[in-house]
Amino acid sequence: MAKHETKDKKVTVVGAGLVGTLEACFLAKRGYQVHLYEYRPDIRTLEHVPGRSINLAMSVRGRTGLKAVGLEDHVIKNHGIPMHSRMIHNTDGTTRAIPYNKDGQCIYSVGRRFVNEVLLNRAEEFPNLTIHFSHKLTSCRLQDGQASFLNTETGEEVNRKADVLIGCDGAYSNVRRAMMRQPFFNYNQTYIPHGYMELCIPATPEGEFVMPANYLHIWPRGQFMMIALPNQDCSWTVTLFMPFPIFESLTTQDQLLSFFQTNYPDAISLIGRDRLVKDFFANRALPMISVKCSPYHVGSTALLMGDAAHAMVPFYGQGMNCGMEDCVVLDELLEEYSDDLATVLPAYSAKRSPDAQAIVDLALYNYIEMRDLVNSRKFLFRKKLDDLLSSLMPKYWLPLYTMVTFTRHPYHVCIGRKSWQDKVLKRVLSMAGVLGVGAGVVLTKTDALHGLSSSFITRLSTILVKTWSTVTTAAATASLKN
Ligand code: FAD
Ligand code: EGU
Repeated sequence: MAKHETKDKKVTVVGAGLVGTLEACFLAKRGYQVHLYEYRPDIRTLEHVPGRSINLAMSVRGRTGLKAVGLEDHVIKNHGIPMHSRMIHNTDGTTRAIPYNKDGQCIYSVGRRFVNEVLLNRAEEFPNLTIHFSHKLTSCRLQDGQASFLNTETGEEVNRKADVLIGCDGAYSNVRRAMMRQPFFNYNQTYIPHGYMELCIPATPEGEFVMPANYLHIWPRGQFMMIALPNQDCSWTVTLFMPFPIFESLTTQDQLLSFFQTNYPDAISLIGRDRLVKDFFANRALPMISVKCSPYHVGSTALLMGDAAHAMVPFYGQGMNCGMEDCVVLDELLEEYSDDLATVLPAYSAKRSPDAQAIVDLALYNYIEMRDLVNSRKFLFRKKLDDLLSSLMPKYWLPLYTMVTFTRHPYHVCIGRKSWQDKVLKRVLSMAGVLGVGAGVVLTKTDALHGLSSSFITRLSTILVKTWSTVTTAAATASLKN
């Protein structure tokens, strides 16, 4: 295919968040004339940035995106805090570490604002990329790449026409709203009953971490859950997840403290009693939305990426990672089809939507699963079972979070393997059950009749174990074939 000239092709990117800014860099690198529009003022000039979570877990998919624009080392090596294990906090104050990976792979806690600023600095280095802050998209015509913005500082209306308009304007996307008027555009959104609130565990007066730093700390409590990620300044950002009615039921200082005393006793002194009360009542719980839609494109002139295309609940730590991987996938297709947008945009929708839908589903599924994990024993059991099967059949069984977090296997492949694994697990468990009952019957009967020696019982159990593993392998092979 003939190479399409990019240097006189114009692109408008809406939203200079984590995904829009990265995508603008990718396109500028390919030679497009890029205009990036952002509703907020330049966050680099602000003291405090309002809005969502302060830090995020970054893994291989996000890193691949940063690497392509030369930022991986800066973000990960200089500013990322490695988390090689989870640390589970029980109600009785005991803790337990559960590593992510035997090969020492880890995830990184990065500051949202820091990553966004690093990306904006990189974006400004391209002569063919212009950033317009304080510009709010007010309307657009997707068929011809036309967009109107309100300059919130001057009150002026600004119009821009481009060859392609890319909506990276987040979970409540305006570009997506315009797409909803297109025939054959499918859309689905779900609010979960839980909200989240961010609290802070400060550093010690000496400026040190009050908990072991290289962990993702988790307080699993069924309906309630808390998670803490480390910050560069040795503080922790704690995120409390619980149903909105419970947030609303905590209206006084006493109610709040007794709730924490029951569920998170160790967190009271970590956060500090006064700070907990002050921050909890100064903040409000925020909602979490899950969005699926398709296709992501209109002709050769409009495209959705990042949360605008696939907002997900945060229970897999993949929203940003997936959005940054979007940029990598689009770049690969631009390369493959020589920047022919009329081919690339439909190809991108076809390739990316099954994967984005898979991770949106996995995140929701994990939200349900996390709700029944009450303590480290349960959490550990799930992980141990996964790890055991993975060591029994390393070729076929990779724990799901390992596939999602530490590989770039397409998400739909991860979910496919997960349902295969669930099927195998079901069969194996029911066969183990049948065998177990059989063994029990044999043992009690013969024992009652003859009073067997313990060496016989040992031999019998060896045989049972061998049978069990043969059946396991047979079940696995059989399922693999269908
Ligand atoms: P956004 O970051 O929302 O950026 C959109 C941008 O568009 C914003 O700057 C906004 O101002 C701008 N904009 C919106 N409307 C307009 C308009 N009309 N005109 C102009 N500009 C506009 N992901 C992870 O990978 N790891 C995690 O650990 C993780 N933890 C999370 C924890 C919580 C509590 C939440 C809520 C999310 C978490 N995520 C995590 C998900 C992650 O935050 C998002 O997936 C990511 O921010 C998406 O980036 P984006 O650029 O698509 O959207
Ligand atoms: C939630 C909120 C532990 C940051 C999912 C694990 C998350 C993050 C897990 C938030 C959990 C949950 C995984 C990672 C990560 C775990 C993961 C969740 C980062 C299955 C800033 N989740 N998160 N799973 O395995 O794969 O440790 O707000 F509690 S990182 Cl909910 Cl790997």
